This record gives sequence, C-alpha cells and structure tokens, in this order.
Amino acid sequence: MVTFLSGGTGTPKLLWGADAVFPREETTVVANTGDDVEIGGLLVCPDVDTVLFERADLIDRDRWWGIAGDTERTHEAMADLAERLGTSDGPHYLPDGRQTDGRRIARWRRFAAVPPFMTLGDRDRAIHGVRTSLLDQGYSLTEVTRRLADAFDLRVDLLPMSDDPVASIVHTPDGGMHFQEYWVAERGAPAVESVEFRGGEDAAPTDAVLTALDDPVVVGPSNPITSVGPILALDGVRDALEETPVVAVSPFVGDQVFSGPADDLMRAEGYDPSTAGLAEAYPFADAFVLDSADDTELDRPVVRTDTEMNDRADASRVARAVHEALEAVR
Ligand code: FO1
Repeated sequence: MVTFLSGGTGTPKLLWGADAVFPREETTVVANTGDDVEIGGLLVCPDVDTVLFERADLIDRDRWWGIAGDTERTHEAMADLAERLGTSDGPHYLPDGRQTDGRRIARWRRFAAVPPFMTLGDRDRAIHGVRTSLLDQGYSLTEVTRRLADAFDLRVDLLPMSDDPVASIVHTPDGGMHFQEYWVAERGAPAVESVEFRGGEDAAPTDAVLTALDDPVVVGPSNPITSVGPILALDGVRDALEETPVVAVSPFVGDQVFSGPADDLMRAEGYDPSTAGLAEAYPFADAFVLDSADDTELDRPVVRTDTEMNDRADASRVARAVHEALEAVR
C-alpha cells in the first residue's frame, strides 16, 4: 500500500504514470482542500477533482484542471448576465457574516455566482452541483468523494484531507484574499506577505486519512505551501509522517520551479524557493526524488531522474524513481 499527498498539477501528473509501479487497488490519494471554494452555492474542490478527473482519464491534460473537451455554456451565460447586471469587476465575496453561515465545509471562501472568475465547464459544474447536493443530503465530503470516485471507477482510494473547512488565505499588502482569487483572478501577481490556513487549527484529518498515513507516503511535486501545506497543518499529520517512510518529489530543479506560484509562496513563508528549501520544509521526508540537473546536496538519500513530465512515459519514469526511493527507505 502507498499513500500520495496531492495538490494541483504536480502530483496528478505523477499519478498519470503511477500504474507502472503502484497498483491502483493499493493506492490512496489524500487531496488538499484548502483551495476549495463555494461559488454561487456550489462547492468546487479543485485538487480533489484534478485527481478524480486524471484517474478517470477525463482531465484536460493541457491545463491540468477541468474536463477535456468540456463546454462552457453556463459560464458564458453567467458572464453575459454579469455584464447586464453591471457586476463584471473582480470576484465578489459574500458578506462577512455569510462566510460562516450555511454549509460549514464552505466557510471563509464563499463567492457570488457572478461575476464568474473561475471558469467552470458544464460537465465540471455538474460534478460541483452533485457534490453539493450530496453534502446537503447529509454525506460527509469523504463519503461524497468516495461515491464520485466509485462512479468513475477510479480504483484508487481518493480522500479529501479533512471533513472540516480549511481555507488557504494569501495575505498581501492590500489585505487577505482566498488562494483562488490570488491565483485565478489576480494571476499570482500580488506580493505575498504570508499564507494562512484558516480553520486549520480546528480541522482534523479524517480517520481514513490517518489510517492511510500508516502506509509509506509519497509527497508529489505539488506546491509545498498551498498544496501540501494545508495537509501538513492538520493535527497529527506531521507526527504520522515522522513515523512512516516518506519520499518527496521536488517541484524545483535547484532554484527553478516547474510551474505555479511556489516561488513567491515559499519565500513568504521563510523558505528558500528551491530544493534546499523544500528539504527544510519537509523534515519528515526520508528520501527525495530530484531532477538529474539538480545538484543540490541533501542530508538524506536522493534518487535522480528527469522529473519533467509531459507525457505518460515521463510520468512513469518519475514514478519508478519514487518506487526506487521508497524501497531504499522502507
Ligand atoms: N485555474 C485557472 O488558472 N483558471 C481558472 O479559471 C480555473 C478554473 C478552475 C475550475 C475548476 C477547477 O477544479 C480548477 C480550476 N482552476 C483554474 C485550477 C485551480 O485554480 C488551481 O490549479 C488549483 O487550485 C491549484 O491546485
């Protein structure tokens, strides 16, 4: 058995090649939920869905989010409505008091439907509608995710990190904003002062997550701060990782990040945006997989390979390196 900790693009890309060495029936994926948002009443779980769509072979492999070939008719209709309503400026948060009303799981990240700032494809939106409705029927996010995973015959155990709300808030000189506003609406441009996982101190990992952390763990090449950070912030997760073999794949080549905002976020949290900073952020990691061109010297075992993943063969190569690193530390 093996458990992957997953955020956005990097770890789902690695999973693309995982079948080569990690049988699906023996694989658990714990997905970050700090990126989740409620938009117009629908709970959107980007990091859960990226794994769901990747393992169901539905993912748009150019963007690494959403469903390949999805239409955007509702999104376009909403943009048109926003124009007519005169509300086409940036994301509209619901009023402060409403941020903690309603579904508890969606606290602190509630947005109006218009203007639509995240592009939700029509099939993608259907998933959010069904997920939200199942939550309202009384299922936990873990149960809803299992039902969706079964419906798409995933054969991996896909777990949200928690059934409690955690919202990744990026603090900038102009105030705090949810990660999705920072990343999607603002294109990662605002200066980052710090990152807060609102709710993290009261949120618990589920029993299923804690059980999965008894198995060897792979921390994929996802953003260490906003993808993996919320998982690490949950009570008991770091302790569990200290007790089990952990291999981490660097999302950096030396001090160059493959994609996304890891650079600014690492710096804001006091880490060097590099493989060396990653090793500092992951003291529980027993071994690392680094790119062949990354000559960072670490105090723990390293397996090197070309870690750029543009197709399944690339991803399989990296998955094999992860397997080799795990074998060396377990
Ligand atoms: N990323 C974008 O850059 N623009 C979008 O409009 C956008 C919409 C979106 C909708 C659903 C979803 O599951 C993900 C979406 N993403 C979008 C990706 C998302 O912002 C991030 O990649 C992850 O949260 C990072 O892990």
